[in-house]
Amino acid sequence: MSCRRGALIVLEGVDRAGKTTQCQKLVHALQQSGRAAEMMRFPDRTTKIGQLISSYLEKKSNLEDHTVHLLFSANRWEMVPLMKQKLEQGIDLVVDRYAFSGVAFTSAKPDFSLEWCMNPDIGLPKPDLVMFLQLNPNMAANRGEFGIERYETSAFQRTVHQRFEELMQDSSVNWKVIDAARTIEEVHKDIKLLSEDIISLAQNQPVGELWR
Ligand code: Z5A
Repeated sequence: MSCRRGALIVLEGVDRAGKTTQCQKLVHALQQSGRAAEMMRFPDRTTKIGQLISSYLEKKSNLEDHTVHLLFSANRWEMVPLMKQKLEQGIDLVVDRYAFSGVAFTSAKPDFSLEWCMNPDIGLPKPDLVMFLQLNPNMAANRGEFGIERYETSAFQRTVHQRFEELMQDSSVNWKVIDAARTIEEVHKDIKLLSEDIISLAQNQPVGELWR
């Protein structure tokens, strides 16, 4: 590789944990320190596949559960060439939800195993760091009511949280748990420090393959 690659940094967490807020702050901070950094989010609702997903989440259409899982995965795969290109150009990618949300949400539905849910995402670019924003349901409730989209109920979110806990047992992924119950600035400080460390480490290593 001729130039030092960018790092792939993912933020995961339960509903209203502050993922979007923290992704935006991290990108801004990295840019301020002179790095090329960009934000991505999944689902990416701008593509044709993303529009199908968005309509499903907004309850404007129904999709069979296996089908929508595969669409969420396809929505990531369609971005892989662009992600690889940006990483090779030295751009740090800060990603709001990734395959872990895909697995946690579908496997929270009846009769879906973690293994089946992981399969379509095997081989995606592996994040150098996945930060899980930990927030208990009471604190999340203080940040506003659930929205009207699919999955936004407390019972379902509790099961999603359990699935995330299971995924975090996997030591092949560089998980860090962040206490998201603190102020936005306190959370940001931790996220920035962890990100700066991983950016230095990742730049001389090839991008890995997730779950392979
Ligand atoms: N999904 C799936 O099923 N399969 C997949 O493969 C993928 C996703 C990738 C997408 O939702 C839905 O798709 C999601 C998972 C599923 N379903 N659910 N539920 P989305 O990505 O479009 O939206 P979201 O992820 O649901 O957003 P969110 O979780 O609700 O929010 P957040 O990004 O974690 O939080 P935020 O927007 O940054 O902050 C929420 C509020 O809290 C806001 O008013 C902030 O100002 C406030 N906030 C943030 N941090 C703090 C602190 N530290 N203190 C106080 N207040 C704070």
